[in-house]
Amino acid sequence: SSPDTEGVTPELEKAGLLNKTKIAEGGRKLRKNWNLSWVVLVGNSLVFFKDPKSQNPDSWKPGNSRPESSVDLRGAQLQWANDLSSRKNVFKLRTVTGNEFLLQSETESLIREWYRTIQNVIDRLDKE
Ligand code: I3S
Repeated sequence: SSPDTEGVTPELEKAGLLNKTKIAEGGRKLRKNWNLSWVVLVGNSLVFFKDPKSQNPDSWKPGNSRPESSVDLRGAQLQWANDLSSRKNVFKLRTVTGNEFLLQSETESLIREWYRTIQNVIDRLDKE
């Protein structure tokens, strides 16, 4: 049986490296600053790490490494955003609090898979 006897550890949906920039905070536009980020989709959250040591499937577990930031996906919106960057394969994630991020990969199949998986989580939360 699983050590998570209380059933409180959320499910790891996906993890990987993506280029990331925050473009708005609380609706206020920010200057872009693209960085490679280790992105972990777990439970209702998208968690960002900048430490390369975090690049393992257990990095999101409490105490294993410190995230740079975390995004609550409840009520969030995704849209393809090739108009917002000269980079290809870019989508925008907007949180209910008006924080906006661009996420990008050179690999189209990879960014499509991220889009699909995050959208599935958003849809699941919408139905709750
Ligand atoms: O949408 P923008 O403002 O053209 O984004 C570019 C700039 O933020 C640029 O930095 P400066 O603030 O020093 O101009 C970045 O280096 C670029 O990467 C941004 O554009 P892309 O197309 O890469 O998202």
